[in-house]
Amino acid sequence: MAGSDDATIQDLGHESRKFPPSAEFVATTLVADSSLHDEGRRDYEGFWARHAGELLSWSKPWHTICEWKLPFVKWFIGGELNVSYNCLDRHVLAGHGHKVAFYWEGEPGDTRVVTYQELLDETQKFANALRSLGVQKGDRINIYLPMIPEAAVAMLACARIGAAHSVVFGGFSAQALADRINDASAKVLITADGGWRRGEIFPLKPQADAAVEYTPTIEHVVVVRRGGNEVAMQAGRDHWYHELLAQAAPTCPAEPMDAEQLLFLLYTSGTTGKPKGIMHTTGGYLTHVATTFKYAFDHQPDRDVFWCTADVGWVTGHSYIVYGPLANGATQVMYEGVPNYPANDRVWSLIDKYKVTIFYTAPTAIRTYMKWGAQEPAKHDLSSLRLLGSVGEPINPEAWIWYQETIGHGRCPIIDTWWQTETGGMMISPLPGVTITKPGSATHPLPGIAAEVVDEAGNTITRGGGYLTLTQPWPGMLRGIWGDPERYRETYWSRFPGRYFAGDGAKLDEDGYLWLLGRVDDVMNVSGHRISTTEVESALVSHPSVAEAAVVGANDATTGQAIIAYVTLRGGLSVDEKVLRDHVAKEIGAIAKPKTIYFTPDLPKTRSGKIMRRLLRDVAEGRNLGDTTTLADASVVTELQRRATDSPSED
Ligand code: 7RM
Repeated sequence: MAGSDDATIQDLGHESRKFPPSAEFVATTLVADSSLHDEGRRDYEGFWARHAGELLSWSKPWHTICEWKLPFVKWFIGGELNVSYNCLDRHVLAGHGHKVAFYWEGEPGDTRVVTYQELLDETQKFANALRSLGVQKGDRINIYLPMIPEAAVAMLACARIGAAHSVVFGGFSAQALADRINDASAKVLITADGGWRRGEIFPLKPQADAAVEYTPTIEHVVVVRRGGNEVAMQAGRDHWYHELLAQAAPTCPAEPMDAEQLLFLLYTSGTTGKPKGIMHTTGGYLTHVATTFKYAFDHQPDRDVFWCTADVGWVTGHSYIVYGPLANGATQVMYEGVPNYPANDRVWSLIDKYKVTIFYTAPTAIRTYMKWGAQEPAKHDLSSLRLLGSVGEPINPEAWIWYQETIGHGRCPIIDTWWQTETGGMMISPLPGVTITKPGSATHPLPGIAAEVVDEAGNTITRGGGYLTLTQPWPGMLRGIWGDPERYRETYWSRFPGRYFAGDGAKLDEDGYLWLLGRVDDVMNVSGHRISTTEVESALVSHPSVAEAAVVGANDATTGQAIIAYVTLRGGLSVDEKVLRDHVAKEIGAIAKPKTIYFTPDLPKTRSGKIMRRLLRDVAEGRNLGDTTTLADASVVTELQRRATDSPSED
C-alpha cells in the first residue's frame, strides 16, 4: 500500500488521440511556429514588455518592466496608461468608430448593435455622471447588472476616471452583494430594475435595495432600465441611468493612470470562509488579457466575430468579454439569457445569425448541449466557426471530441484554457496554429508563462500526477487580497515556498503535456491510492449513455475513502450500475471502480457552472448541508439527499 505521505496523485487516464491544427487553419493563423514560445522562454520580462508596447498605447513609458519581491509583484513601473482609452478611444481615432463592438441580443429576442463610437460616447457620459455623484480616483464602485452593454460601459467608465469596480454576479443574493460592498467600502452601486432569464424578469433593484439597507458606505444607486418592472426609487439616493446620461457632458478625457493603479476587485468565494477580494491592476493586467486574447484565440480584427458565453460577473467576462477583446478592437456577440430559451438550440441559432467565428464556453455547458442532443446544432449552419475554446473545469475527452466533431465539424482547433480569477488571464492553453492538441489536456503554458508539477515535498516532477505550481510572475497576477495581505501570502505562497499554488492537481504525460486533475481538496484516497475525481469522471463520461458525472470520496471503514459517483444520463438512455462500474474498471483500473453510483437528473453546481463536490461529499457522508446559497439550483441536493437514504440501484 502506498504511504499517503509521499503519494501525490495517481496517473490513471490514458488518451492517445492527437489533433494537429489543419492545414487550412495554419494557412491564415497569426503564429504557426515556436517563435512566441521561444521568445517567452528566453526572456519572459522582455516578452511581456514587447507585447505591452505593441498592443497597448501608453501615455508615459515605464522605466522598470518587473519588480518581483516575492510574493508581491509590480509590472511596468513608472508607466501610465488608461484602460478605457485603450479599449475605445484609440480604435475610434484609428478610424474604426463604425466597427461593431457588440451585437447584443436580449433573451426575448430584442437586439442592439453597439459600435465603438457609441460605446465611447456612452462611456464618456457615464464617467461624467459618476463624477457628478462625487466619484473620485481610488473609490470603489459596485456593479450588479444583467448581461447588457451597460455592464461594459459601467466598467469602462470606472476605468476612465480611476475608480475600481467590483462586479457582483446578478444571480447572487442581497446578502452576498451587501458583504462584497461592505468589504470594499464601495461608494456607488450600479444596478438595473431587472433582466430577462428563462422567459421571465428577474428583479435586481429590490435585491439591491435590501443590500443597501446594510451598506453604510453607499451614497448613490444608479439604476439602468432594462426589465421595465416597477421599482421604488429613493429620492436623493437613487438615479435612473438614462436621466444621468441625458444631463451629462459628452466628453470626459481619459485620465492617465499609473500602471499599478487598482483596476478592479473581483470576489471569489474559495472553499471556506469569507469571500476574497482579488485585486487586479492596470498595465500588467491589460497586457496579459490583450496578448492572450490575440494569440490564444488567433484573433484577427477584420475577420472574426467572437462570442464568450460567460457572465461579466465572473473573471472570464472581465478578461474575455470586456478588457481583452475590446483592447483588440474585436466584434463580439453578447447574449443576455439562458441557452435554452425559447428552445434548446438558442446558442446555435445565435452562432448562425451573427456568423460567430470564435466561440468560448465551459465544459458544463458543452456536456449540457450533449445531453440535449446533436439534432439541436444540426438545425443551424455553424460553418462560420473556425476556433473553439473551453474554460472553467477540466474538459473530459468525450466532451472535447463531441465539441470538435458536432460543433466544429472537425475543422476547428480547440483551446482548453486553464486559468483562475487570481491569474487574471489564461495561463495554460494550446496556441491554436502551433500546438498538437490531445482531448482533455490543456497542453502547455502559454508563451511568457512558466508552470511546474511538484510532489508533496515540493520537488519538481516530469512525469505523473502532482500539484500545479507557477514558478515566475506574470503580468495579470493578482496583486493581493483586498485588505488582507497575510491571507494572500498564506493562501497562495505558503504550501510550496517560492511557488504560486492555488489548489489544482495536474499530471504530466510521456510527451510533457499537462492534464488538469481538479481541485486537490477533491482528490480521493482509496486504500492509500490518491485518485483524481477528474479521471474517474472522464472514464464515466466516456460511456455512451453518460452525459455528466461527479465523483467524491466518502469515508469508508475498510478503504479509508470509497468512490461514490453521481451520474446524469444522456436524454432517453438508461444503463445498469454494474455496467458503468465495469466500464470504469476497464478504462482506468479496478482501484477506481465506484463503490456506489447514484443516477440523478442534475448535479449541484456553482452559479458559474462548476460541480460542487464538497456538497456531494456531505450528502454521501450523511452530513447536514452547510451554506447552499452559492448553488445554481439548491433543489438538486435536497433531491440527492432524499435518494441517498433510498436504495441507490433502484433509480
Ligand atoms: C477562469 C476560471 C478557477 C478554477 C481553477 C480550476 C478550474 C478553470 C480550467 C480549470 C481544468 C481548465 N476562473 N479551471 N479552467 N480546470 N481545466 N481549462 O474558471 O477562478 O472561477 O476558477 O477553475 O480548478 O483553479 S475561476
